[in-house]
Formats: sequence, C-alpha cells, structure tokens
Amino acid sequence: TVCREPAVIDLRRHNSNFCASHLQRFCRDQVQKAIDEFDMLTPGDRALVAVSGGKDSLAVWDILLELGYRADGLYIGLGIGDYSDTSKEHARRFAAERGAHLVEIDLPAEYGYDIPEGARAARRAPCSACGLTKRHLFDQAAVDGGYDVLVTGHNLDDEAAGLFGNVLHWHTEYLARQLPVLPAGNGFPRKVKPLVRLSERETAAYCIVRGIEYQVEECPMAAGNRHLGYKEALNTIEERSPGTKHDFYFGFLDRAAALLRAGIGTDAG
Ligand code: Q46
Repeated sequence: TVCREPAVIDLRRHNSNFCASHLQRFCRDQVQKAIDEFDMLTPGDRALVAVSGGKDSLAVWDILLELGYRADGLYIGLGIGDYSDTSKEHARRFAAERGAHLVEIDLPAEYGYDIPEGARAARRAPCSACGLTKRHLFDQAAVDGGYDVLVTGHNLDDEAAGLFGNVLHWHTEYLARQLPVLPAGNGFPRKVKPLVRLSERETAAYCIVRGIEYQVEECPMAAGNRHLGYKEALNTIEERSPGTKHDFYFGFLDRAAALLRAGIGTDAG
C-alpha cells in the first residue's frame, strides 16, 4: 500500500507484503525497536557479534553496522569438517567486504580438540558440548577484547523454540534466564539478542536482498537435535495461526518472566 515496487516476501503475521527496500527498513526498525525496548546497546558500546557464517549472525552484524553501532565479529572454527570451512569463508568474506574486524579462534589449533572429539570425550551430545565450548569462548573473547556487550543472532524462532522446550520440561531455572538481555556479571559482558523481533524467514530474506552470502547447509551434527523438533512443531502451529510464535515469546516476557525472576516460579516448583 505504500510503494509500487514488486513484493519479495509476504509476512502473514504482519498482514503485509514487502518490497526489497521496505523489507530492509522493516528489519532495521525491528532491531532498533528491540535494542530500545530492552536497553541492549548504546551508541558508544563496543559490541562483539558471535558470527557462525549463517544468515542470522551475518544479518545482525550487518544491521548493527548499518544502524551505526560499533560492532566487531567473532568466528570460532569448531572443526566440523567442510561445514566449518564454508562457514569461515562466509564470515571472512562478509568482514572483508565491509572493512569490518573479525576476531577468529580455531578450536582444534588453539585448544587441541574439535567438537566431534570433544563430545565423545565428554560423553555429551555434540550440541551440548558445542554450546558449552562456544559460551566459554564467547565470554573469554569478549573479556579479553574489552568489549562491553556480546551479541548473538538468536531470532524469534530460536527463542520461541527454546521457550517451548523449557516449558514442555518445566526447566524453570532456564526459563528465568531466557531473556533478550542478560546483564553483565562476574566479569562477563552483557549478552543481547537484537533479532528477537525477527523470524528466521525474515532474516534469510534480508540476507538475500542485501546480497549477503551465508552458510545454507544445516550443521551435520544437528540431526536429532530436540530444538529442531520444537521449531517444526511451532512452524505447524504458526502456519495455521500466524503470529503465534510472537505472542508466545513476547507474552512470556510480558507476563511470566518477571515472576520467574522473582523466584515465584521456582518456589512453586
Ligand atoms: S554448531 Fe554446534 Fe550448532 Fe552444530 S554442533 Fe550443534 S550447537 S548444530 S548452533
């Protein structure tokens, strides 16, 4: 209704079609709105963006740079065969094209193990070992580099799926921490998720219209990952009832998160 350019995507939960230029504006506005609503970043903050080479992390890095924030990238080579090699190429190309700074950590070269080996040695599921490793290295890199805030590319689908899984199993301690901002503490930086207002379909479309090449393959270690099952279940519901993921996640933030933080949820459990 506002321009005559051809539509590139229909967003049923917003009851709108967007052309390429309005889609970019929409995505930037949603990120700025999340930043403002949850006090994620100030213009003077030095941000470190955890970059996997996938659509979400490259989209959030791109949008932060476009919005004028100071944002470097952090890529961790996990040693997951061709998947890691291609992911690294995408992260490096993105940084080189924008003259942005990319911090790189090579897990096998610097720590002597890769994710498949680490998972076997720790007798953990690969994603569990990977998550622990990444969280530790993200924190360490942010502290070592003197960054104020660590940014991750978690989108609305990720957060709704995480919430769904935590509710199904009543992991109240995880629910209490499932927030778009985690404050700094114990020498660790603030952690923020500026894409919480955007779905993964929207971030993928954003990358396409911006000409950002990203890793399209799923990580080979993700097969059987419960998180993917939760996403599929929510996609089925969203298809029938657009806007459900948004209402689920933001309803939780509005109505339940504060109760859990105050300990009411855990006491009741
Ligand atoms: S990289 Fe690591 Fe993911 Fe691969 S092993 Fe699992 S957690 S799926 S975001």
